[in-house]
Amino acid sequence: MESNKPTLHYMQNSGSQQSLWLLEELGIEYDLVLHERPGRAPAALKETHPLGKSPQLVTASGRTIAERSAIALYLIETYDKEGRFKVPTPEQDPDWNSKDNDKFREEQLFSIGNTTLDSLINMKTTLAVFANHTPFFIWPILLGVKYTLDTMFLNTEIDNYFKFLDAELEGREYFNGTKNPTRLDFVMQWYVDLAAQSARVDLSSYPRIKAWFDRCISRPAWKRALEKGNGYDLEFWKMKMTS
Ligand SMILES: N[C@@H](CCC(=O)N[C@@H](CS)C(=O)NCC(=O)O)C(=O)O
Repeated sequence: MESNKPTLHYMQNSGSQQSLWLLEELGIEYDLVLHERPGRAPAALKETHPLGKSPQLVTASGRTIAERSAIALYLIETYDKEGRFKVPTPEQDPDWNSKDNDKFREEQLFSIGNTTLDSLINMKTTLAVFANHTPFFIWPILLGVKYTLDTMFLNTEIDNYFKFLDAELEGREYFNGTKNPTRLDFVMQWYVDLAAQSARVDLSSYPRIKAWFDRCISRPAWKRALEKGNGYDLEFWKMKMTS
């Protein structure tokens, strides 16, 4: 049945939080369906989208969009009539557009989040989850593999990218140098939070990222989203991987 509101399928302890945060920033009416997360995503999420992941947004016309980045694009293009969460066009703000802020820089940063950080952090987290869910006699072997991969590759790569992102925030409150967060921040905030909570990256080593992160989570819309969701704890190794 068609509704005149979008519906967010929000799964506990997941990147649905960033989509809910954006809905709250936009201040629009929406419906929220909360799913618990025992381990993997519940089967109900396969009924609304073949990938069966969260978040998912069912638009007012009944189309289901998956992937946080695409959901943010849809929501901002559809509902941000005043352009509060958009980057300014050269006509709107020639100054912004002359200060190394452009779509190529933005695309580079999106790509760092959605491809590079996503795989590096997920690799680190998956190893930790496996190490905690294997029989005790295999455990030391997996821990050894995890230690070697962490120290020889993952930690240095994550540090490399985090230092780059930290430098990109020089003189900018948000990644695109705007006064409000843009889609890039709604996307990147997930990777930074995942790195901090799940991969135990110490944000205090990256002061500009830490300040940006604190700026994001001190926004009233972020706090409201936390209250409306059904939990946001990214320490995945505590979860039971049942299916
Ligand atoms: N790249 C996707 C990731 C979707 C995804 O993997 N979501 C996770 C939660 S953050 C999920 O549904 N995991 C449960 C599972 O894979 O069973 C996005 O940006 O939305």
